[in-house]
Amino acid sequence: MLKMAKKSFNRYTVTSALPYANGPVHIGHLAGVYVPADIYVRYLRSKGKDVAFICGSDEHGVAITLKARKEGITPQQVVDKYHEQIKKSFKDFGISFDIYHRTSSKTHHETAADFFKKLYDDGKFVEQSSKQFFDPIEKQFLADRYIKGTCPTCSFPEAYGDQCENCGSTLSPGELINPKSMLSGAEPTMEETKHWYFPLDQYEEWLKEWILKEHKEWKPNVYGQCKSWIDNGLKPRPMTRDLDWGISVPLKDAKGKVLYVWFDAPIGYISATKDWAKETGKNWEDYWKKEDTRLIHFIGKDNIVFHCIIFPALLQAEGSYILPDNVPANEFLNLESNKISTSRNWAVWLHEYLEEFPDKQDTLRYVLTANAPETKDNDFTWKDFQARNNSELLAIFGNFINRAVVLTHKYFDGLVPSLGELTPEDQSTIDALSAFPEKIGGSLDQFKFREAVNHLMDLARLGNKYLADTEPWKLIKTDPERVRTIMNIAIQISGNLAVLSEPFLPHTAQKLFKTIPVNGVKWEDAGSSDLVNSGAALGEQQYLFERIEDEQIEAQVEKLTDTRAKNMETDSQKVTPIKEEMKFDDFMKMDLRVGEVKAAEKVEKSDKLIKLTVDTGVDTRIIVSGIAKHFSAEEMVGKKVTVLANLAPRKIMGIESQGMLLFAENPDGSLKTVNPDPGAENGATIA
Ligand code: B3M
Ligand code: ZN
Repeated sequence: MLKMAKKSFNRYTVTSALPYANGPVHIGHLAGVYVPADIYVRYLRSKGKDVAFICGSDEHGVAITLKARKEGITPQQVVDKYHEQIKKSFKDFGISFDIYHRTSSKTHHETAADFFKKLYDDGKFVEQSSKQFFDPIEKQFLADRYIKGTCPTCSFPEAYGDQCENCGSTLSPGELINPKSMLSGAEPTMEETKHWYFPLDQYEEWLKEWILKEHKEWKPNVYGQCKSWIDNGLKPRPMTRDLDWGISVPLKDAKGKVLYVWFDAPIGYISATKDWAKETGKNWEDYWKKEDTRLIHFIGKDNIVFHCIIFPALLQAEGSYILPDNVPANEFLNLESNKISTSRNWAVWLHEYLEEFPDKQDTLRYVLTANAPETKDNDFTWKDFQARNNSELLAIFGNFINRAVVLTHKYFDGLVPSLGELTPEDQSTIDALSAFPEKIGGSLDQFKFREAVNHLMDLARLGNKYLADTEPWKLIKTDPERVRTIMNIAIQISGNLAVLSEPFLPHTAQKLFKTIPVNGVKWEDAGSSDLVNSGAALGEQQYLFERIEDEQIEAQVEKLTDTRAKNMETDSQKVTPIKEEMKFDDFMKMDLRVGEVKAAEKVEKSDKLIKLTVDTGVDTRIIVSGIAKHFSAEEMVGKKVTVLANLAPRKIMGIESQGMLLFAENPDGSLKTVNPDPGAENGATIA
């Protein structure tokens, strides 16, 4: 097979996911998306590349309208508030976007509507009417998130129409038991509504070719997720919604309909580029339509399908755009072993971090990079944060530069001494130094940020070792000439550290540039042992990092302990209230029986369902129950159970479930069987 020549790129468009403007940003966002994207872009800039680094707020969709309802303000007020807050957090952490745009902007509304219209005119959509949930009191269609009900899998009573937050299953509102509108509490009706579907199924073959064959180099987590989506078969997806917040569908017969947020949001990258280009006198089309532009999307793993499958297929359908060349998505970061959760306040918020650790942006950037969730979910712990600051940044990086600068000031009045004759030790240090730009850059080219930052620390280690081995502080009395050479080399290493650390630790690098005159040196010139001219004057010595004390860490851990206690308290208050009064006759409709589990097996492809064979005393039947998180199939066998025997059969994951088993659910969510006393026989009625 002919191998395609590797493309050469003259321009980069680097995007990072547009955060929903419905809350502040936390360490999970930074670690997963924004720090790696920023490192990559700063590296490209240092290599002199032409880059557009694009981001902005995602201001549409149900995420925003729900927040507005919760806070009792308008969606516009929600996005105005959080857009500014998020923008500031990113700036504070040195995330160097070329533009931080908004999807509520005029440019974006026009761009997204035009994009839709073009696809529509080209016949790329399929128009389809279907029955959708409708709130008969509020007289409006209900987004999946606006419907709550009991999860068919785990029986959690507060599951959303698109997902159960208790057991994690993906749902559609039709699967909910006892669905209720969150607007009025009414039981939703089904009404006919028309939408425009993008027939993803028609792009399946093309996607197989483009991703599975041509992009085998994508990260295994990304490639794997794409493969599983494609292998499972793609379905047409509606690109419009019945909602009153968003971009109006630009068609006559579409009153009250808006573009689906996942249709408009990725186009937000294009709109942002347009406004950036206008401000800077560039041509936006160069960054989106030229084959020699490399498009890269930085995202978290929950956004993979949208960036790797849906958006590229839309771009392909439109026809004039380039496609992403890589989508280096990360996995998730946990906090102290628990999933980060906004609603449970289990997070380290960026604005709060900066109040408690002022000027320590780079420490967080470093820790989140060294421990990035690149290949699997990872855990952030405050202990690790402290250890990496104290024993890596401070003890290795800071310590080396400090010694190099302080000794040069002390012995040579801060003027970089010249190089004399080289010993083999000097030479091997210089040789080792020269390999670093390529080592670090090579890792960055492959989006291996942890590896890259480790190489960077190795350069500081090299410097430390060199000073420890040569001991200039001992030689200064006996052989000052030799010390000139040693300090020159130490300063060269420091200068290189300044240049090569800039993408990772931009605030630290700025400080270093004031001390060591290497500002503006490009990546390609680094590695040189002649980076700083002899005779050049060093600036003042500055401390780059500070020790983080145990008390500071304890305070953070305590804060989380408090949060945990509060959450437990609210959980325990979640004792389900007594339901509405009912008639005796209604109760008598239920046929409750003592039964016994004869056999049980886990339902394939489900981590929640167990298929049970139950003897009801009257018959033996199959009942599917969402209890696998609480019981193993084996331990269920032989158990006496309470069976609701006259419940209409329901299909669950393709299996007909004939009835229901009753369980007691504790406030913490754990389940217990409801057992009759010994002596109750199978088939005994319960009333
Ligand atoms: N706002 C989802 C998220 O924050 C979404 C990303 C849009 S990127 C075009 O996870
Ligand atoms: Zn559930």
